[in-house]
Amino acid sequence: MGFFSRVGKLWKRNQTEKTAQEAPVPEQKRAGGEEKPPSTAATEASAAEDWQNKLLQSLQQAEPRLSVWLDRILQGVDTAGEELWSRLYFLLDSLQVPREEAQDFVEGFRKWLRDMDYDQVEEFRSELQYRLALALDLEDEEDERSRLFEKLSHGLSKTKEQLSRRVDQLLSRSDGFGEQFWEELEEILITADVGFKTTTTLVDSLQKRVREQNTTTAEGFKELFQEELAQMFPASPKRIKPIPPEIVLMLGVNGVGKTTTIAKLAHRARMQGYKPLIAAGDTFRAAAIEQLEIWAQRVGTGFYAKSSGADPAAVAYEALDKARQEDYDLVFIDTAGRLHTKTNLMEELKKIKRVLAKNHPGSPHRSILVVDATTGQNAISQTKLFRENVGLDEIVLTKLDGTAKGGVVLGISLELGLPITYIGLGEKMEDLRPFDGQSFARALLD
Ligand SMILES: Nc1nc2c(ncn2[C@@H]2O[C@H](COP(=O)(O)OP(=O)(O)O)[C@@H](O)[C@H]2O)c(=O)[nH]1
Ligand SMILES: [Mg+2]
Repeated sequence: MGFFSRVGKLWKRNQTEKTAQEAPVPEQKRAGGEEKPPSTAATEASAAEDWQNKLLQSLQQAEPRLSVWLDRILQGVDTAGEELWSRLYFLLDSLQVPREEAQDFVEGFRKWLRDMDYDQVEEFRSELQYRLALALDLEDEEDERSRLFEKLSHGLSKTKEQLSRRVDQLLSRSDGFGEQFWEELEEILITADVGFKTTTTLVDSLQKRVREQNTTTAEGFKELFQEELAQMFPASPKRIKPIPPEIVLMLGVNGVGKTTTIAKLAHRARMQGYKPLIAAGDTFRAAAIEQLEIWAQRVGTGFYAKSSGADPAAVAYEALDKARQEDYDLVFIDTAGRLHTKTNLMEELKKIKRVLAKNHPGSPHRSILVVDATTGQNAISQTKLFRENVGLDEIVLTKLDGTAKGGVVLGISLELGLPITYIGLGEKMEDLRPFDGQSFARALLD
C-alpha cells in the first residue's frame, strides 16, 4: 500500500501502456495551495490557467517516470514557497490523488522543511523524490532503484577500495589461479572484515567453481565472484500479516544508530500509508527519551514515553495499549543499549518480550538488531550476543557509508544466517534503504 493507494495503480497502468497522453486531466484547476485566496483579477486567473495548461501538456508528453515528472514540476522553481506548493498540488491532482491526501502530503512536507530549515530546492529535492516514491508505491521503479544503486556504490567506496580494488590488483598480477592466488585472496577478504569463517567458505566454493567451469580470465573470475556473493545472502522471510498492531522491537548497543533508524523506519512507514507509534523504551537516560520525541514530532508519528528510570516493560505494555485504543497499526519500541551491564540489559529485554507476548500473542513480531558496520568484526559478536539472549529476526546495518569494513555484511549473512533487511548509507531519512544482496554484490565489485 502507499500513502496514495489508488495512484500506484494509475501509475503502473501508465507505465505498461506507455501512453502518457492518457494522463488524467484534473477535475478542477487549482490556482494555488491552501493559503492562497482565490484570485479576483481576471488577468491573474488566466495567467494561472496558462501555466497549468502548459505544465499539464508538458507532463502529458513526458515519459511517465517520477524523476521526469518531478523535473518538469520543479522547472524554474529554486526555493520553497507558494509556487512550489501550487505545482505539487497540481501534480498530485493530475494523478488523481484525493484532495485531502494531497494536502496531508504537502503539509507534512512543508512542516519537515520548516523543521529542517531547508529553503533551496537543491537541498530537499532528493527527499521530496524519496517521499513521493514511497507515497506512490514506486520504490521499485527503475529510477529509484538506480538512484539507490548509485548511493550504495558511493557509500561503499571505501570498502570497494579495500576489497575490489585489491582483488583487481591481485588478478592483474596473477598468472592463473594457483595456490598463491587463493592465499592472497583470503588475506584480502580477511582484511576487509569479511571474517575468517566466511572467508574460508567463500574461497572454498570459489575454488571449486573456478575448477568446474575452467575459468581462466579475470573477467570470468569476477563474474563468478559476484554471483557467489549475491547468493550468500539469506532472503528476507515472507511474513504472515500480524494481527494489528504490529510490534517491532529495536535492539542494539548505544551509538549504533538505533534511535535514528527508528525515525527512518517510522518515516518510511508513514509515507507508505501506515500509522506508526514510537515508544521510548530506553528509559535509562532522559536525553534518549527527548531525542526520540523530537524525531517522532519531525516524522509526524505518535509517541509514547514515561519518565526516565521507568520500567521499560511497562512502557512497552502501555504503548501497546495506546496503539490499540488509538488505532495505530505499527509500534516501534526503542530499547536501551548499555552493554557494560550486560546481564541486566538482557534481562530487561527478555522481560519486555515476555510482557508483549503475554498481552499480544505473537508479538513482538519483529526483533531487529541495529549494528554499526564501522565496528567490523564486533558487529558479529554483538549479533551473536543478542541472538543468544533475546532472539533476533532481522539485522539493520548502519553507517555503511564511509567505512572500509563493509565486508562485515558478508560475515553476518553467512556466518549467522540472519537476513539484513535495511542498510544505512548516511544520516538523512532517505539514506536507510531496503537491502538487496544482488545490488550489494554488484555495487561492491563493479
Ligand atoms: N553516517 C551515518 N551515520 C549514521 C547512520 N545511522 C545513524 N547514524 C548516526 O549515528 C549517531 C548515533 O545515532 P543514534 O540513533 O543516536 O544511536 P543509538 O545510540 O543507537 O540510538 C547519530 O549521529 C546518527 O546520525 C548511517 O547509516 N550513516
Ligand atoms: Mg538511542
